Amino acid sequence: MKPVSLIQFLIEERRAGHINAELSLLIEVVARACKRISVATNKGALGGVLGMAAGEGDAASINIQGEAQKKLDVISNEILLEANAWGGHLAACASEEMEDPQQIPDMYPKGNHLLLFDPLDGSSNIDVNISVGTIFSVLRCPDHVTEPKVEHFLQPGTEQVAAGYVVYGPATVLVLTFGHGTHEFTLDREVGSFVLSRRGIRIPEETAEFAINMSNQRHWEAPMQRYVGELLAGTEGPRGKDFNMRWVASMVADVHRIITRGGVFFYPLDAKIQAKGGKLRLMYEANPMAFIVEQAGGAATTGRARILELQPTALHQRVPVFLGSRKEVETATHYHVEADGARA
Ligand code: AFP
Repeated sequence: MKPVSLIQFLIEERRAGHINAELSLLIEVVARACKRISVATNKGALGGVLGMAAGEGDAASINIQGEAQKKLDVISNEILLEANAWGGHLAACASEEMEDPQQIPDMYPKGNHLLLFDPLDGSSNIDVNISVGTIFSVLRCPDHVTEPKVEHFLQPGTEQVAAGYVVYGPATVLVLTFGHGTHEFTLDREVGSFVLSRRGIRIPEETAEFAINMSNQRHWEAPMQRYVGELLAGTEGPRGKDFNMRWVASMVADVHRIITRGGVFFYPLDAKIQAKGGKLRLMYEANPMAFIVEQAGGAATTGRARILELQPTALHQRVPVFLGSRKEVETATHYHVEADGARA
């Protein structure tokens, strides 16, 4: 069979009435920007881009989440902003790296979409040469809004018209959904284009593999302790089978493994992060990943509610995340809902 390029796929999606010309252009632009980020990450130490953005611990190198920013975070953010400024497909964009939404410069035409992204997720893995990624979410700009503000971005995940991620690993891979299935494209480095490598991905309903940062165990809530305790008990426990564990600490890489061979991913609430509401960000991490996973037949909850139905309250809001193989997400969520019910 002849390989299908991303461009060809986008044309087919337009013909099928799944997307319009503006959204097709937006995805092309984001994919092109991610190719540049891929080149920058692939250069490693030779690119002179490793290490902190400014002096380590310097106020200038701390992003708005209070985390240290690596040079490649800054570079990736700039690549995405610059690529998306002039095409006329966006009303505004928002990024993990910027407190407020970025407006489209007056000299360029504006479009009808809002783009949110985490330009380089898992960035603490860069210096040790482990996979990192870009995550993005696309919303419609409300009608008649010419200067979108934070409130215009605060739409539930069910309103997303597209979501995707790019994992910069041994291969650079783009995973994309428009709400009509989840599809994977692999970057052909020689040709310089993304080529369809899996259409209509399905995550197996059941799994024997889970991903969680076990070092937080003592801080978890009781239902999480119960659920993971049962997995760890293996064949001797109530689940009657052994479970394997993986944790890359790059959400994109962990989700990509689940999209590929099944599994379940948890970043639950714990006593250390309770006040923040969770670790991962709703608008540009949890929502796009939940859309991708649901479109592949999986499930995504906060442990208590479906992620895509949450009404966001802040651009950089954090939430607990349970996602992947449907049966495991349902079991872990059931334990939390049941415990809440018993407490009420
Ligand atoms: P960084 O981008 O700061 O490296 O954070 C990555 C991340 O948001 C997500 O990609 C990982 O799943 C998670 O954090 C890892 O968190 P822990 O370091 O607490 O395990």
